[in-house]
Amino acid sequence: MRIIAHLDMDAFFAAVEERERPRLRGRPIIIGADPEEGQGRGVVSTASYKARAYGIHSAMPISKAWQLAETARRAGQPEAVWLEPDFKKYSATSDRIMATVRQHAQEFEQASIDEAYLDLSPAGSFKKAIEICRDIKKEIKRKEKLTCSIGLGPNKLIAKIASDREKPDGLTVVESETVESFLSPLSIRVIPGIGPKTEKILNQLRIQTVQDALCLTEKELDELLGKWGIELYRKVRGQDDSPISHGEEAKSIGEQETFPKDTRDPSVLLEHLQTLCRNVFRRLGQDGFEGFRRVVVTVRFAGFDTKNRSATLPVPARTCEALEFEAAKLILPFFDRRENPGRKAIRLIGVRVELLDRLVGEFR
Ligand code: TTP
Ligand code: MG
Repeated sequence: MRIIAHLDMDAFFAAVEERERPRLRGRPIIIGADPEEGQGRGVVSTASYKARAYGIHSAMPISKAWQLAETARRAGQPEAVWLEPDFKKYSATSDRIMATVRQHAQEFEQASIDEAYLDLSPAGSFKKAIEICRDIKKEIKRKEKLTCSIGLGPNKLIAKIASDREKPDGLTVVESETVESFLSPLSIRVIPGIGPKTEKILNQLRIQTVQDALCLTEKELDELLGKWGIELYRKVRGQDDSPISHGEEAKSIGEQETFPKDTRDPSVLLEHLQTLCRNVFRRLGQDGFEGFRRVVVTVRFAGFDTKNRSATLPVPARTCEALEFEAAKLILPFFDRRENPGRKAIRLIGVRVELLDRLVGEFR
């Protein structure tokens, strides 16, 4: 029997700021781009739970968040606090948390800056695994004064969905026998990989919940969504046998920038791209990595549609010049009709590196 835990920090960036500035405690906090009194053009990185009560969430345009906070303020609710992200601080906190968490299991995978999977199968029973999870939560609270939510399940998929169910400070346990009753009533959106596009396709077939999706056969899902449909057939049944991956490779480091004015000027875009690459490369080193094997460039057009292009290299690259070169190659087709047939202006660009290589002997 497998017992897998998924841990996810609560409102991570906002919680770190709140911890370090006691006068912010309990205030609605929004981490993201400068709202510029409602004229800001960037997005929200995260919002504290108090700010979420105003309807504000990650990836929302900062101008929209500003409107929501203003409406709340006029209705007599507490005024929001706006902070720009301090990635260095979050990444140092994350490193310490991950070092604590990884001590509780032999098999450990860091999945993002604030998430990790642990294989607790050696504990032998869910009862024992629950005790380990309680210990982990206590230790993080004591050492870092932060809360997290943990999901426990028979595989990574269920653990991941479970960790999100009782946030903040939750511990949600789904044993094999209860997988079906746990999943059935949930919206299909909880299945990792189902984004707005797949949701729309399924909604058109009157499929809203996981239960509704069970009526689709493997063949129907294949015809509807291709290879991903076959994966989905298994996922809505709670089936997943993906292993905990050992390396540090699940982590990625990226930055993006929204321009003050939309632009299609290649020299402006290339200059900003170069700055982004330099920042990403600096953070790569700060986080104890020396190389990367995948580069992803994101472009958001004036109309808000967003495209990614990526290149996976045969061997890891280790220089900032290599990152700048790969990123430039990836962005060029957006300057002409190859990737931009409508010749639209560009609102935002981003650069991300993945498949990272640890600096040997540099575990901090
Ligand atoms: P999440 O774990 O998705 O969000 P969260 O920790 O803020 O809140 P929750 O309690 O729901 O887990 O992401 C972790 C951090 O990553 C988040 O604090 C900020 C950053 N982030 C972004 O910068 N942009 C995004 O769109 C998302 C989703 C996260
Ligand atoms: Mg989180």
